[in-house]
Amino acid sequence: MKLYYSTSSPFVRKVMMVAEELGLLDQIEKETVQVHPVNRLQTLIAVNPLGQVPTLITDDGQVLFDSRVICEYLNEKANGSLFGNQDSRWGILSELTALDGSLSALVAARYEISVRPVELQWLAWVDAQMDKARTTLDYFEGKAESLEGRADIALLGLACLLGYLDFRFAHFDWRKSYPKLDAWHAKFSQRPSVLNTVPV
Ligand SMILES: N[C@@H](CCC(=O)N[C@@H](CS)C(=O)NCC(=O)O)C(=O)O
Repeated sequence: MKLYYSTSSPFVRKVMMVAEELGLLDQIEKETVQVHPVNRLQTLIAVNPLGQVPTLITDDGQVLFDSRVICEYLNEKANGSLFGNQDSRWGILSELTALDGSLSALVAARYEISVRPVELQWLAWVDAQMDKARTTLDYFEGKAESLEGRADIALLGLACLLGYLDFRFAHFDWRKSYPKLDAWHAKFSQRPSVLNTVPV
């Protein structure tokens, strides 16, 4: 399988975590690309009209996007249980939607700050994007006890969200406001799939 890859993308990180959790890493060939929201990458658009990473080409030539679809494909391929069972699946998927939505908001905020010309930047809009991450973390802090003992796709997504905050928004200092998530993260981030994918 070929994965269009970028080291700084939290969505790519989630796919790499899933591949490692499922023992599929050695089946994935990484094609590193530089995506840009304005100078869009034509070679990637040729296979994925959104021109985004992650994009996966399967061994039988299917093109899969976005990260959630890729993760679910890998999970099925490896007969994994990262998406839960009949009872837990819908809750896990809803949690994942909140986490992916927060990550999209943070990536958009990052583009606003780092790509948009300074005179056009809208800081109230950036704050509103950051607030999506904040209200999502409030939600998970409120159910932190129920995270113990789980290792499904939502929790890999949560590790990606917290890792992306550390990577791009260190000043947000999430540990100060979310002590329960801090304690959870300290343990969960010992997993090789988390340790081996820390963005640099
Ligand atoms: N919903 C997508 C989001 C992917 C995404 O936003 N990727 C960013 C990098 S982190 C990207 O490719 N940006 C370039 C662009 O949007 O044009 C997913 O879950 O895979």
